Amino acid sequence: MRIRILRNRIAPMDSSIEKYLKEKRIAIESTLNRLLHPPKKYPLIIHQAMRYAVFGKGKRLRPILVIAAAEACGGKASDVLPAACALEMIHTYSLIHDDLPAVDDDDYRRGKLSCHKKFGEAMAILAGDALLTRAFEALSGMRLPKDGALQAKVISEVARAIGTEGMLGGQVEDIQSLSSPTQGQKEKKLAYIHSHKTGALINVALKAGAILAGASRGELKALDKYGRSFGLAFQITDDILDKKEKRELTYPRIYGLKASREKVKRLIKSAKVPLKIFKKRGDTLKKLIDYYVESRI
Ligand code: GRG
Repeated sequence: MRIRILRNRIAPMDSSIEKYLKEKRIAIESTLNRLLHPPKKYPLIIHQAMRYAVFGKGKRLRPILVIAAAEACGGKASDVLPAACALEMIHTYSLIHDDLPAVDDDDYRRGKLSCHKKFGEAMAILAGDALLTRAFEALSGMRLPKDGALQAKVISEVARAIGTEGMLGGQVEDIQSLSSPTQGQKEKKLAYIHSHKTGALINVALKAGAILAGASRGELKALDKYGRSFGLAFQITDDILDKKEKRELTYPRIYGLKASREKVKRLIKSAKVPLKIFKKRGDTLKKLIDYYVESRI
């Protein structure tokens, strides 16, 4: 902790990114507020549980990536806000279910009691399910200035990224991680878990923003490369900082702390290379990896 405070003093964060994030977070919170049912809507308890989980101290990384990718491709934040918020709802659903006693069994999330601790297990399961459903309602209800084919493409990409070939598949392998005895098997499984459990949602956030902004093939490819490095760097950083890590398969456990930090540094560098295609418009994406990863490590 002391080291991180000191580092922050030596290299203060670029204030333009702080301003950008503040502005976007306000827009995200107010769109989430509009897209989620009012807390007094019948049946009250489920709508309150959904709002409780969403409106915690979240970093809002995924919706910010939707917006930044759209802007890098020449789009506008206001056009992609519903998609951005849909991804935050999906992310929140995954956190609620991840915290359940049958999965990670965590009592706290986003600076307060986890959803099942506050509302009970059954209601937390339902709140997760309801957020997932509401996310697809938001994605299909988007009013877009461009054509509906882009919207359909985003919906199918998001569905694929969070299903058994994506985030959910990663979670399955994480739960089964004890059954990989050799170092080689462990490394392979860890790479799968990271790229699916965390990486798939980060990648599809960038992709969704880009598609809605009418991105070219080259731009999509560049964002995919950036997203892969970002997702892995973000997850390794999380593992390094998580002092109460219960999982068997983490980067620091398999490769050690020093090698993990070096890997993060390399990933930050390589994430920025494909952004050249965006010229000046790629600057925010560069600053985002510095903010969400470099400044935390
Ligand atoms: C568990 C039954 C069941 C199904 C759902 C839960 C799930 C599938 C997948 C798990 C995905 C998961 C929890 C990934 C962890 C990724 C991660 C690094 C989460 C923390 O993200 P932050 O730091 O959190 O962005 P905030 O709160 O800031 O949004």
